[in-house]
Amino acid sequence: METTPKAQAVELIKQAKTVLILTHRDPDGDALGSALALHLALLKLGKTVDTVFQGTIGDVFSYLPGYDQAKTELVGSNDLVLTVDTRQTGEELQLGYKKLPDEHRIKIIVTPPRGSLKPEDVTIESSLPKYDLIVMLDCSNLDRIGPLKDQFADLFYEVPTISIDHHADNNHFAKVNWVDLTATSTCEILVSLVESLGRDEPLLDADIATCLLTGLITDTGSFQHRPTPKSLTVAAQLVAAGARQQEIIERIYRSITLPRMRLWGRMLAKVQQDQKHKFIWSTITETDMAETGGGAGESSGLANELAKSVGDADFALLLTDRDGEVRGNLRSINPTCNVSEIAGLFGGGGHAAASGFRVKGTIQEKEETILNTIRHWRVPNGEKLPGEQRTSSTG
Ligand SMILES: [Mn+2]
Repeated sequence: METTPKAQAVELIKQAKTVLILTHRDPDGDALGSALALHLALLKLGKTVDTVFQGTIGDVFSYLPGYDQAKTELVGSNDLVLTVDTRQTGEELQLGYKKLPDEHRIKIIVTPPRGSLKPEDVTIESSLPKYDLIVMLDCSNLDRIGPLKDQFADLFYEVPTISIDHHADNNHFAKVNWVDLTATSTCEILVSLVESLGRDEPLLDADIATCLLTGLITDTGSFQHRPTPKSLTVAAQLVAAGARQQEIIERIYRSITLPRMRLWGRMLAKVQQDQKHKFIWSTITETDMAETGGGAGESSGLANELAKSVGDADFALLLTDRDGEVRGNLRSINPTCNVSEIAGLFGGGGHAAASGFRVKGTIQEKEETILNTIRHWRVPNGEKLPGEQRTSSTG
């Protein structure tokens, strides 16, 4: 019988002693919740765990159990490693060093038992962080991991990797790929992982359940976007396990910081509607961010607010710019509108109900091009609508 990805993942995790947990950059509630739930579960199993979050994290999530234990960068160990090719010299090397105090230098001398070593026989590198397993959550491809992927590229080749995800565009980049497209969230999949890991001693407690319910709630917009019967059953199970549902709702949906409120106001003041192509859009510029006094995390989730506000539109688009990039956040309003197709026009992706993309440049430079590309896509035959100018360039 062929082993399922789930069985393989469970086996790898059980055997591992030191585990690195990663998720996509700018993690959302599902990414944070699934990573911290697994972090807490693995600690209970006596493993050494590092969880690293990269990019912007909304302050609203600071209530998550384990939040303070997560890191924002991955450090290699202190060692510098010299690798010597001993094929011509034999392996009984002698190591010595000579101090040059006036120059504040130390020379390391490597003497081979026979022949001589040439500079090309020696390579020097920083040592990689030491893990025996990497688990990547809520990521559809390795690029979603962010800068770590390039910073420690070898790590992803040398260490076994598991990907657990629910995105339709997952490209099976890991050694073991547990991808369940029917799951509403990665947290929903993790409930079954935590159960399997806890066969001998149940792991699911109120803290882990609170992390997992957070992902279920945020990825379904508190069960507003097409919840499946399974997701509702799993949510009930988490509440029974002590998940603090009221705290989650309170923190995510009922509290707002002053900078966020100001930013929200700016976004709403700039909402525009394209009646012909049935969508609404707004923008949040770097200047808006700076003037309202919020961090970059304040803009996360505002696309959901935008999608709430209007009936006669198929989808909502929020453009934000920072660090030389325009980020587009798409939310479907009409359930038949698959916004991941729109994100795909710009090399992005995501889900039918919520997706995103990034384009180099600023809103001022790119807004018209982005809008026109979308308008063109909305009229697939290319027939020109009266009084409209269109272009198909994507910038
Ligand atoms: Mn997710």
